[in-house]
Amino acid sequence: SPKRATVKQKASKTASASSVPLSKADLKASIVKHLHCSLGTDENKANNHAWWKATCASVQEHVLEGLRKTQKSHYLNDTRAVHYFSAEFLMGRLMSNNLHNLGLFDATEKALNELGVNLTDIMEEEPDMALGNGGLGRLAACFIDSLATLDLPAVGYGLHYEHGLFRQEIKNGEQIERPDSWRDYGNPWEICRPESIQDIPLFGYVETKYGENGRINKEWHPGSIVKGLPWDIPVVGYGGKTVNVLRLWQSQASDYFNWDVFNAGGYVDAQKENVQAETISKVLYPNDETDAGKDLRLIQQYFFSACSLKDIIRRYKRAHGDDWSRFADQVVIQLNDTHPAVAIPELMRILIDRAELDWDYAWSICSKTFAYTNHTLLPEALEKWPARMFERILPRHLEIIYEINRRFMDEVEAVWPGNNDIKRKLSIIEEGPDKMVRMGNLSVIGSFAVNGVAEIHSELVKKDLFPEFNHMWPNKLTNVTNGITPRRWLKACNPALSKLIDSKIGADWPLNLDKLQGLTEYADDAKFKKQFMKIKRDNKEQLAKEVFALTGVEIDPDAIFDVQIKRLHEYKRQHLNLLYIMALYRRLLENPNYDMHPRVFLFGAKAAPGYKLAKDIIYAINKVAEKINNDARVNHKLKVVFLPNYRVSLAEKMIPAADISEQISTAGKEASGTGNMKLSLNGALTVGTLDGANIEIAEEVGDENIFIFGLTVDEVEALDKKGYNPFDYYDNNRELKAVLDWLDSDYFTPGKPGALSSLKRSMLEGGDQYKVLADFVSYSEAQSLADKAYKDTDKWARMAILNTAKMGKFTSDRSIKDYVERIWKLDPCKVE
Ligand code: 4GP
Repeated sequence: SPKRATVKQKASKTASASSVPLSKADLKASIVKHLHCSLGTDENKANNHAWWKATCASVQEHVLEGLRKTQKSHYLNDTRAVHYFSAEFLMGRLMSNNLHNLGLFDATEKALNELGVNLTDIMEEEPDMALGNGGLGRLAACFIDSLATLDLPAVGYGLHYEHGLFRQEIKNGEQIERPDSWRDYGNPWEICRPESIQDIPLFGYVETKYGENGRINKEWHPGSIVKGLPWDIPVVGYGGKTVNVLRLWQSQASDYFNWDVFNAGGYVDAQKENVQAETISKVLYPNDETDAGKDLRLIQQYFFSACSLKDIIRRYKRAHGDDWSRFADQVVIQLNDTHPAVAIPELMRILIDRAELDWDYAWSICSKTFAYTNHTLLPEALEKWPARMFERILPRHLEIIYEINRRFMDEVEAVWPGNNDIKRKLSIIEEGPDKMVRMGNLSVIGSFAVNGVAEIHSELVKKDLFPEFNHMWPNKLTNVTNGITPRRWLKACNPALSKLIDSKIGADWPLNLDKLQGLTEYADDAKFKKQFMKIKRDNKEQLAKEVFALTGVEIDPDAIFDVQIKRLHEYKRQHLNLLYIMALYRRLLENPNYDMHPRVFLFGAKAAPGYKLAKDIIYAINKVAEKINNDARVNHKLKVVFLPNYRVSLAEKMIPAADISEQISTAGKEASGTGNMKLSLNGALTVGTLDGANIEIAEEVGDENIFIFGLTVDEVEALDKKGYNPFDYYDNNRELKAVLDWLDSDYFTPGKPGALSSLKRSMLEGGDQYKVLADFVSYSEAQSLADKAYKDTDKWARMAILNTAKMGKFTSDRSIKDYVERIWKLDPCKVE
């Protein structure tokens, strides 16, 4: 409309009149200004923390300017937007990322230098935002980076946990969990938005009312209301144009609710209400923690989903009033795993009970709004809630779920008349003495698209997890292979390599990662190889210093750095790696001249606090490490390091220094993996199984540039069918038997025989669910090949370069483009 046009013109006028500084001199002045005026200190007194905060404040000026322009632009263009609902966002640190994305890194570094301050040092002051466990949380962080970079209208929605993932300490080899306090001294990037608080109802009962027109109305009388206070973290796209937002909800006690109790003389009770309400966003749940605090976890999920939906609807109504017909055109909601699946009945509740739409119309909107990403096939990760608990916390939602299910069962009946087995399997409700609500089935039924995260994983989702759903809706299930942002995972974390790449193929590869292909022509260029490997060597030296500072263990940068970094889980098989290390140790003891290039095995991993065997594996790694590192007979050839408190910022130091990337999950178990992509991008060679995205990595780099081993998905299946017996391998392999028996002795735990026996038991009497023993020989052979290849330095350099060169596919920009094309159907909106 003409009215709109005028606003638009005005907008572009204000947009160009930006007053934020850009030059080194301006940055310098701005940082000093913030040191004085925001922090109340000066150049002589300021410590690194103060310099960090002043620099953040100065950068934040640009960020907020971008945010304002972006929001205006999205509003004026009334854009369709994606809303990424995720219980986890594993953001890490923001300063370096924001500086790079704004193109201010070098200028800021120089400005600080002139002030006598080192940028790298002050960046160490920033605590990681560890609001996630691992893969799916870090994926969400990469995705919002790409969304902003591609100028796509998007909002990330999640929880503002007071404590993120626990801080891990290692005491006497064991993992100790300490609270993470990422906001103790304030977070300079976030903005509190009290103007957008939401009220969220919980508990209570449902009243049925008969309306005039024969309509039955349901009224939920909540037993409690909590407030959702939003905190916005700006998400700066590369190039600094689009700045989207990550909105995280903090729970608070609702004022009026507490006043009633307070006025009635119940001061202590009123405080209790406060504490209960604030507990909701208190801590991130470690995954694999099956039983703990189920109530609270469902409440967390509902709390952030409901806050986010209200926020979306408020924004929609501002443009469209009560006309719901365009809702699904404007809004797409991506459910990151089943955690936010309760958003489906919540939207139905709003449409039916509040907006008073009829069921069919409401469902037609709802089922065009949601899409769901599955991140794992492990049955224990597919959430189920006891129906009784659901009813207590969300009574109206359970009714709605029953009705969704009743109607869905009719559809199933139409496809498979009279087949109760299929109905039982597909039902959202699992029947039994304790009825359960299956969030996976709800997510599939309520979404218009469902995707897995790598080709093979998506195939298995179709074939094994949801075959009947795939039969009913053949186009609903699809694949989007994961990706990683090359801005953080190469440009920012490996500056020397990035500069070398710039000098060969130009500096625009962070936006167009396929350009790395251009490096293939240097794979045989002696000078380039030398430069490439020199950078790797420097990065290793850097990491060696870090390792010494963190653990006191000295490692040799000329050794092979063999890296396994990821959550600790039996299916990821850190213990397969450990068995191999023990085998090498044995070989070296038996034959001091055993031919191998010196190798350092580096681990980083957190175990869920309640996952006993995972913690036992950490303990075993540390005990074996202690022994080997102190054994003068072997420690010039073999070292083992477990780096405590693995997190994004530590990954950024380990990945550029890795020679070998361990991706050794049991085939069929790792949905995709993303560490595999990061390591390969930085020139590490993968030793891996044909699992998850390893398969696609192998396709890209070629079989000659990767070390593939082990059973395939089909072979694992066949072995299970035939009947797998780990003793077959134990009894028939002298080395394997010796190594496993070693775990029973007190060799690694003097005076404490049996301290490592649980590992052995899990792989023998326990049935070795993850086929560690079956894959041992093949793994050991692949490792020998890797050793041999490393000794040929020229060949290794070529392979490493080709790994970097062939990673174009795995940019998260490509993943996001796939989502846009296959699922979200979004248009970019340029910000002036
Ligand atoms: C992870 C998967 O285990 C990993 O393979 C995948 O790359 C990642 O999601 C992102 O899709 N799953 C989780 C989880 O993090 O909590 O289930």
